Amino acid sequence: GQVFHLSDYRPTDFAIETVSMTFRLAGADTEVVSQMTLRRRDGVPTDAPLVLDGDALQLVSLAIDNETAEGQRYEVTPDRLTIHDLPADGTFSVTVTTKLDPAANTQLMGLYRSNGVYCTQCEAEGFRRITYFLDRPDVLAVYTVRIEGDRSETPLLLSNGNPVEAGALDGNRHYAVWHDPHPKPSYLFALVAGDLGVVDDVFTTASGRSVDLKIYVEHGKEARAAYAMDALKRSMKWDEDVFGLEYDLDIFQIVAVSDFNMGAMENKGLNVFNDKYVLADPETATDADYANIEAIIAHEYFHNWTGNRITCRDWFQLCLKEGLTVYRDHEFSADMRSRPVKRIAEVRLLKAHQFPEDAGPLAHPPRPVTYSEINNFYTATVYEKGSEVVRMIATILGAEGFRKGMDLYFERHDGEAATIEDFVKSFEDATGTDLAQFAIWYHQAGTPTVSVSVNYDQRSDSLTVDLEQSVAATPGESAKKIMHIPLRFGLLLEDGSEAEPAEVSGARVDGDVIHLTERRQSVVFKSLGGRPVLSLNRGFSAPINLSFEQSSADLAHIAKHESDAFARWQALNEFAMRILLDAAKLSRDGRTVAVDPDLIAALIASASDETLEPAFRAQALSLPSEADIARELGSNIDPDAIKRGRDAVLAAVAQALKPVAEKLFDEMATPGLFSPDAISAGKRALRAVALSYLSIAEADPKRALGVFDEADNMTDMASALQILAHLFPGSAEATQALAAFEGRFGGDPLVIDKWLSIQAMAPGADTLDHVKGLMETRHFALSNPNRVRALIGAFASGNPTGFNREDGAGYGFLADQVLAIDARNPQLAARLLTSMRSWRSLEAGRREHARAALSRIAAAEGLSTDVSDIVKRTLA
Ligand code: DPP
Ligand code: ZN
Repeated sequence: GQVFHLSDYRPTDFAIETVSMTFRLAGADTEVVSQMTLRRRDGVPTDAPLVLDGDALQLVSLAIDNETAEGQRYEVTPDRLTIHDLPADGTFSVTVTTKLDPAANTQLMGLYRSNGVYCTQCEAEGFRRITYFLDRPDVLAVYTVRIEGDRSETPLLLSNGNPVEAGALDGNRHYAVWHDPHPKPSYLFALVAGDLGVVDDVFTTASGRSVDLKIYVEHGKEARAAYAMDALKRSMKWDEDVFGLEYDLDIFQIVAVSDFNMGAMENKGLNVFNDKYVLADPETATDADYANIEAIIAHEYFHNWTGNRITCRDWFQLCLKEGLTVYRDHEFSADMRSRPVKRIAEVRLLKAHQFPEDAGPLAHPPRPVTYSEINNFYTATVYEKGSEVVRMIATILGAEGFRKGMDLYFERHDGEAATIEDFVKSFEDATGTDLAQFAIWYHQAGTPTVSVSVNYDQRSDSLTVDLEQSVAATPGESAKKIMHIPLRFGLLLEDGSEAEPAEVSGARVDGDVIHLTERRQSVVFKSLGGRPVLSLNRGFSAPINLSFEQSSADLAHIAKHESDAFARWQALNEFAMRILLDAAKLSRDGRTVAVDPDLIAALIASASDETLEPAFRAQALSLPSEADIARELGSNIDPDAIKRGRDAVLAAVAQALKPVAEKLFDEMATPGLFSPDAISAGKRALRAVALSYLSIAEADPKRALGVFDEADNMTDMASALQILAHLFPGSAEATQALAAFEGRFGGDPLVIDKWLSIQAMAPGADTLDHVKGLMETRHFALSNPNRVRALIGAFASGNPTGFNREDGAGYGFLADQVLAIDARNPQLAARLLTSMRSWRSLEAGRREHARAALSRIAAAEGLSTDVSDIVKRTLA
């Protein structure tokens, strides 16, 4: 396959200034007419041909300046249209007519049908599956779109921008015209046509303009869009308040569809969403669903400025829009909910998804310099690490400096396709800061490790902190550069108060940030008033691995006294991780696991500290997962030993925690009308953790079944069901609850996804056969991405002992599914396959089984570029 390099970038020979499209929607005979006005760019030779991208297209006709093009003037294949002998003056129009069958489009890229609704997905390269075009993000054009369709089948005809005109046509058909005044790249194009219900609202912008808001969902599901609408209005207000950014069209529309490869898509003025991230009510959505909906509605809305008004020059710059927009949605959620609890969730996610990516064969920098399939770069690194990099800019510059840089970025680049360099330069110029070394974060793969040692000298009352940074080699990058790592810190005295050293020397320290900018640096703090405990990387200010042999007593001290709640959780988590790592090793060697009573005491202290919000206490009590432990172990992983060790620790904690858990279980009940607010959600989360410990301590499923039976909301119901299915698999109670759930929600695929996932994640070797059985039920469809992710995805990524069965059957199963799915939806198949990325860290037996499964995929005929790219890199 072809490999693309950042260094090959050059602008197109031609600019496309306007696009006027007509869609004649007619099932398998759908026709698209696209008339582009083009201009040859300065300095381009007059004999330069126009080369347009296509993907599996069928050309019906071609005209240049409205005259049918003669056959010798162009060459056409399904993937390319090359036109010669263009007008010497360099301005002309090209009219391309193509024929499409949207229902046959199983890739869900381009124009396709979901439950009968016509919809589009064009990022990254889907527009070329609709018409021949310069399908790249630096070609910005003004679009006018006319849609014609059957009145009964498609009463709604939507596209980007503002509505211009609508009317009747012969034969029960009608049309609508949309005009988007903002020049945009083709990946932001959208069309939706179908029969959907609508929820209406209005938002008045800071400058007093009124914007119509519309969310379209399946008929009958309108009430389930209320929370999404509320989140949208809060997002619009927040972007005005925090970044001074107002919406810029008369109408903002969101459409929920049930077949969608991604979470959602930020098409200008017409966001298309996976219905999973729109629909919510207490009976069908968990608190986590509500939080995701809020975050994703915000994310796509925020793209209007960071992505749409300023877009990417090329796909190597993807994190210019994604990292920045994730940072913005994280800040939004932190403002809407609890900031420290939100930060804990972000860091858990970063460590669960991005750290393993960065430590494995698929590692790449947030701004890569080469790719062979761009679909495979919508990664945790581009999104989550990209966001962490922006967060570090804010840490280094402070809130005011950060805002100045953002303002300058909008001032300079509004209406343009920009680069990471443009972005960084805006912050440098706005604040007079040199970010050259900092920018290495964008260009270097791998998670840095910072090794720390401290030495307190009582005589001089001074603390010396020695820091050393390193980054392990990643594919294609062996020599690593020295980075600028901003480390927030605190110095906690024995009474819990914070030391204020009279003198600081060594590495640069600004307020509570140490700037590590050399391989090895020291900081000396003097006149502290006693030996302090160093709390380092507060708020996870840098996305690094910290290697710091702090005593358990110091960790417990931080967990008790830090003023930064995130740091308290981090210390507790680190303490627990040590115990869990020991437990994994002991149980691998067949030895008995003992649990440090200090850990149990620290957990009990956090659980019963009523000054801490319930959501935080729930996080504090949630021990690192089996996958977290595997990641920390790093090599020779035996998932069964990890689980045995962790179960032993959980059992000991559960026994000791019983009285506290009992109390929390009673106190954290949320009777009365369900509210999805963060405080109520925190209580439900804490009660669910308490229920889980109690169920372990009591070794009895009855309490969980009681919660399941009495639950009046999906959060309580799903957490009880999970406890039943995972702690008491095969019990009468688990069987009864699973059947009751299926009976009640069997007609609602989004809810049944939870039922599929819970079963797919039930630990142990038997789950594989159960997953295969579920694939045969009416609840599963290989054609629907949500179903595939809920069942096969959850099994492969969320069930360490089931997927990594000792006999390798889990890997063989995944290989079969990846190959079957690849034939219809390569993007989905490739994503599923990334669950194998850490195969080299397994113990030898499993590793060989994994290699065999990967090799079988690699050897298969007719692989998509998506799967072939992932499998090659994974095996390399
Ligand atoms: N651009 C989308 C998003 O992340 C994904 N295709 O918002
Ligand atoms: Zn995005």
